[in-house]
Amino acid sequence: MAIAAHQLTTPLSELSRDVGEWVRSVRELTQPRAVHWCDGSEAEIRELTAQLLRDGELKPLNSEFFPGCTLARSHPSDVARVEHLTYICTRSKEDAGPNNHWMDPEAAHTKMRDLFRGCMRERTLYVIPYCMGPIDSPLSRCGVEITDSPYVVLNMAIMTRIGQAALERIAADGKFVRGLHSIGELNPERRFIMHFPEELSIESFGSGYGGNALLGKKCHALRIASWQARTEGWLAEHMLIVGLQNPQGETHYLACAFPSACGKTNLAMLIPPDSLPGWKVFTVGDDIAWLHPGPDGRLWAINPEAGYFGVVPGTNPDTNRNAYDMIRRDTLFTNVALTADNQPWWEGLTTGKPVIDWQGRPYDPKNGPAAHPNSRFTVSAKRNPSYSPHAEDPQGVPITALVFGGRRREVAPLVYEARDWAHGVLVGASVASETTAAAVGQVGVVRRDPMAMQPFCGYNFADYWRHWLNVGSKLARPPRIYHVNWFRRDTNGKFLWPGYGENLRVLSWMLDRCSGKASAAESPIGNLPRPEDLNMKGLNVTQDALKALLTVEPSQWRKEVADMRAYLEKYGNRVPAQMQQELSAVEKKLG
Ligand code: GTP
Ligand code: SPV
Ligand code: MN
Repeated sequence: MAIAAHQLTTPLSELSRDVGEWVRSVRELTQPRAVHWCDGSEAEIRELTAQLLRDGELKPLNSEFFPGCTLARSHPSDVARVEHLTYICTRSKEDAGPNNHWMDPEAAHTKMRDLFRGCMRERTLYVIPYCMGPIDSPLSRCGVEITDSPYVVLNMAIMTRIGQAALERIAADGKFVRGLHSIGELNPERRFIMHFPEELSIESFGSGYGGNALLGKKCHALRIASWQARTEGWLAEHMLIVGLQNPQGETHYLACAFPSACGKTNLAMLIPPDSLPGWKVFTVGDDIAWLHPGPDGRLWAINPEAGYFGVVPGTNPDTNRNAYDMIRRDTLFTNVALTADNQPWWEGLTTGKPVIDWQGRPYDPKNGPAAHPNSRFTVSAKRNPSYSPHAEDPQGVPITALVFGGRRREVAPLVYEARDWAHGVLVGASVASETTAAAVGQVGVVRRDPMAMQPFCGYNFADYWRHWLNVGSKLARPPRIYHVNWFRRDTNGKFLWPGYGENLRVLSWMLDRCSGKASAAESPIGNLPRPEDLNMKGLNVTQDALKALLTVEPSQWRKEVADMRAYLEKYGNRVPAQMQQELSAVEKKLG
């Protein structure tokens, strides 16, 4: 058990000289009223929560139905990630690539120093030492976030392993990611999320929301980590990790990359339908996977996070009973609505009705949805009823299959299988998906989102695809690669596939393919199940719908391939020749 800070002979501030010095220099720059080193103890979190409740920054929720739960409301202009204000600052612009906004590191530091100067006057500076991944795993990496937002501290305490143990590991490693964050004035005009992968540092100003502010998550565990992973021979991916135990008792792990708000959390804690008896599902992670080639030639995965920052709308007992139960206690809600008796409420709930909207106004449908579409829950992974007993294994779990997916009303079939790793890299790179409320901007427009990493890859995509090809060539037992689309619609706009728990039917076909038990039909884009290859027992999907779900329309796909070719052109001759060849092969098969 961790020792509380007051019991230590060495104060936290003296455990690592490097951290101590950095904190001193930030203190000088930002001029806080006080400095608080987070020890991560329960008492600390309790006191901080009580303080925010007193100040009105947090609202208590109905303690009979939602014990230990609170509500935070963000500034109405600060409700999602800001991709247009997110930068990768490498010395060479080409290293950041056409997939990133770029700024010269010197210019970025100067700009940020001006914003940070004196920004914490009248505020407390919190030092959050954190570890991404199990504290005893050689695959884990540490960082320190300095922030002036107590809300960020509460979130980081749930999402990562914070406190003394992390700081001790930093002192031993001699290396950590420096993340400096201030909410500033929450002014969108003075908001920037800067990454310096060459310096292992992050500077974030002007937002208190999610991926903009919880720097361990997208900034560290994806943007900085993807850069580190490339130099060290592994992969940092926007993937859930789930274990599926079949009725024979064997467990296989899948890692699946879908863009933001496209179903990772839900798939990671899927509930098998009654008509598929004997299956069990175990969640390892719901958003980020760090994948390492193992000594046995397989790919092994850890989840760097310790909690979930999940999309609230759509969660209900029918879509996902696990998620619904999980967030009924000790959960921090952000930007949900309230019922008359102070319970949280959101769109997709089938009970209760909203009285106060996410901005604290009396609910009026004229103002839009009651809960913000990107309202979120923050909850410890340990509250998940399907939390895997192997989630904390230091070596991770072995991956049988990788799955890419997008949200597409048309074109992409329910599922297809890549012919081999290199084709799979093309399949991943070809992910396109309708934009969602997870990022500021227009919702519902299809955009290219390779490997679901468009907002998160900390370097040039062309180099990233090459790295993917390299990793595969080192694996003696590479996972098979799949693509799914749970979101195909009929001509009336209705989803053709019921999704959620029923997705297990698609996953079980994949596992049967991996063990050589299931058949498939070849198509120009890869191998698809025939209708009879999917276990449809007890499922009410018409043969016509199933046929539509498994259709690859050549004319649509010729357009898709042409679009992909045009997209790759942006990356010039940095694109691996092998990927161009894979694309040409698909093109040729389409005729
Ligand atoms: P991030 O946390 O933003 O990375 O999102 P995520 O990929 O974890 O997405 P999540 O599972 O939270 O789902 C986002 C939205 O899609 C929610 O409103 C879900 O209810 C909905 N959703 C999830 N899975 C399915 C599915 O299989 N079918 C349909 N139709 N909707 C789904
Ligand atoms: C995402 O947008 O993919 C998220 C939420 O997981 S955030 O932490 O805000 O990035
Ligand atoms: Mn995500």
